[in-house]
Amino acid sequence: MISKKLETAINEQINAELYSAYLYLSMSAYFKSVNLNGFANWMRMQEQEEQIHAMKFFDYLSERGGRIILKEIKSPRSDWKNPLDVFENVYSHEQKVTGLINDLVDMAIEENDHATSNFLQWYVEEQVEEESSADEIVENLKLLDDSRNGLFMFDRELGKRTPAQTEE
Ligand code: OFO
Repeated sequence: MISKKLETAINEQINAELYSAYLYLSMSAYFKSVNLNGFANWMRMQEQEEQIHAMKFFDYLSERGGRIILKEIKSPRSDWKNPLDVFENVYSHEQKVTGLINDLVDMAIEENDHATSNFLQWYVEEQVEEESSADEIVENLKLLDDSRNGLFMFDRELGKRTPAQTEE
């Protein structure tokens, strides 16, 4: 059985992952509104990944005998200046999420909960990927430097992103 402290913290993390999903869905809506449908697709795929992250925590907490309590998901930002502004927001958001995951790992170690600490390693690795893909897009957007043609090509590229496979 999982400790009360970790139960509460994982419930908060479920909320944080669902908020990430909501934020990326809002970014997808923004891209739709400026006719960048490839960017909008990328964000929809990202939103689905966040749902997977939330559900992995959900299933784990249930498996460990914890009680899942769903809290209110706060309303995300809905407007940005341009694609670069959006992806800088993604990058800083993911850095924040990495901090939350690291805090959870620290707590699992303090609580001497090896199973949870082991379970969290998947997220530790996932966050490396999340930060690196956001950072790569930020850097690519900087290189485009207001080129309409470049943005059009990049939009087509991001439109190719397909749903992630659910990892066990
Ligand atoms: Fe769940 O990794 Fe992004 O937020």
